[in-house]
Amino acid sequence: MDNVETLRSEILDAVAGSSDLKALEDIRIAELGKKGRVSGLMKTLGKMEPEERKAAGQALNVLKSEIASAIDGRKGALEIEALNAQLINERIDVSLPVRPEDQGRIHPISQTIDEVVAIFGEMGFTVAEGPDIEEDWYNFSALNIPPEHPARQEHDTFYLPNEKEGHRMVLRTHTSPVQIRTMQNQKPPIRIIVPGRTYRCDYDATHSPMFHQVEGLVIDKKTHMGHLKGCLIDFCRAFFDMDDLPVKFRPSYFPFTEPSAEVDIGCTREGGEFKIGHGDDWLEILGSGMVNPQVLVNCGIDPEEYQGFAFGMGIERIAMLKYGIPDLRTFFESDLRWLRHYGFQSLQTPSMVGGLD
Ligand code: 2NM
Repeated sequence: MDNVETLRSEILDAVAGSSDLKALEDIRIAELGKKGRVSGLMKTLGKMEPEERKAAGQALNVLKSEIASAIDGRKGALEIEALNAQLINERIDVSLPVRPEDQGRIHPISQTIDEVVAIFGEMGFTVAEGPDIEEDWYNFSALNIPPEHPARQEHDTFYLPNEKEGHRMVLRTHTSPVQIRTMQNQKPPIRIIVPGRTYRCDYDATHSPMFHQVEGLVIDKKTHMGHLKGCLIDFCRAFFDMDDLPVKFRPSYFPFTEPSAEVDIGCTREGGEFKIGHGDDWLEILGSGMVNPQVLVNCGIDPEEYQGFAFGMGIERIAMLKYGIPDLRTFFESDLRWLRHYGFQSLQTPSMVGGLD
């Protein structure tokens, strides 16, 4: 029993120096447990003389409770330390960018419209839009296509079953009605580009009943055929990304333009496949012309004061040519494997995706 003092300072040092809860528990078992050292000393009391036993018993009880309370104190301190460490590690770093996620693809139609809009945007055009369901007058009559004109049949028009306020309604067969509405409502100069859905009752390998067009319109005091040519040559070369792309204007006919011209680009044909840019073959990609003075009159614009040019193209067609998509129908099948293959990744960088978690 002489060494109680030594034992006590040894144990209290060990408790104070324990670095975690597990080490502390090991000390408790080793010292106070049933087979522990203090319990071992307790067992020696039985062999002592009564006087000695009393003193030793008291000393051991004091030692026991001192150790127990030292362990309790140390335990509390270690628990607070562990909690603080956890709080530091679990702190949310709100400035940490979220992991980049594969968020889907941009459809080639949207991508192509964006590209066309960007090119004309740089030339000073703005985007105009209008309804898919149109009055017969905006879709045909105003464009110099009278009721019995063969173009109305050629366009394979979808007519709506009911008239609206005495007007026959159609699904627009081109986006030109938007140009008509703009000319009615806006004083020239006008420089607009009109992307959108259009509809014709036709369905085969090269026709879909719903498809997309981009049309454009320029109206100003001295606009002439030279402007039309320069504008469309620049567009074709920018869109196909070839500075020396051959572009040819071929006389044509549309009721809404006079004169009219179709625009061809140079290509080579290799067994049904086109290679754009070189060779001695031509591929039609645009329709265009100087706006027919009758159309200007129909819209309340004086053709003696203003004139202009207009053009139109099919989005699916130029997308197929630029991106090598062989079948028109696949555009509208919503096949995700197709979209993963032909779709475009958004320009968002990972740090811009999503928000703060
Ligand atoms: C084309 C071809 C040629 C055209 C004409 C007009 C309007 F409204 F100004 F008269 N809009 N779009 C036009 C001219 C469209 O698409 C092949």
